[in-house]
Amino acid sequence: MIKRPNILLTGTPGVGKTTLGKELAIRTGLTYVNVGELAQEGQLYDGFDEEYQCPVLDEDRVVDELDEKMGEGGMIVDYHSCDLFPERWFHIVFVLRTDNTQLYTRLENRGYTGKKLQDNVQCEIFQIIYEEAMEAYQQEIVHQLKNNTPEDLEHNLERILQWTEQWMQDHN
Ligand code: DAT
Repeated sequence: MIKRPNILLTGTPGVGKTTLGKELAIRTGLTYVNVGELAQEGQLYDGFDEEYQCPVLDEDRVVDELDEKMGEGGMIVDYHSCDLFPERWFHIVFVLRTDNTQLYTRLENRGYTGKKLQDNVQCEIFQIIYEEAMEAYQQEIVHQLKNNTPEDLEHNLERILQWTEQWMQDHN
C-alpha cells in the first residue's frame, strides 16, 4: 500500500477551506472530507446552541466516524475548529487566513448578518483558530496560509501539492 498523508485545513468560516480542499483533492487524488457536512449527513449532533441557533457537534461521534479512514491516510479534512481531532491524525496543519475586509464581504455574501458576522470576523482578527492549532498540534507542523485572492489560492495549492509529493517520496 502506498502511504499518503493526512492534511488538516482549518481557519475561521469564509477563509476558503472548502474551495482549497476540493481543488487540492482533484490535484492530489487525496480524499476531501468536509466535517460540517459529514456531521449534517450523519446527524452527529449533541444538543442545540440557542445563542448561535445551530446544532452542537457530537465530537466523539465525529472522531469515531472518521478514525478508520484517517488511519489509512490520504485524507484532507476541512473544519473551522481543530482541537477536537486526535493529534495523531495529521501530518500537517494549514490555518488559512484572510484579511478582515475581504472576510467581511465573503461572509456577508454568504448571508451572515449581525452577531454571527461580527463574531466570525473577530475570530479571525484575534487569530483564535491559529492559536487553537498551535496548542493542539506540534508547532512545527502548523502553517498559516494567506488566502485573500485567487493568486493566493493558486500559490497555496502549489505549495501543498509540492509538500504532498515530497511527503510521499519520503515515506514510500
Ligand atoms: P470556508 O470553507 O473556509 O468557509 P469557502 O471555501 O466556502 O470558505 O470560501 C468562502 C468564499 O470565499 C467563497 O465564495 C469562495 C471565496 N474564496 C475562497 N478562496 C478565495 C480566494 N483565495 N480568493 C478569493 N475568494 C476566495
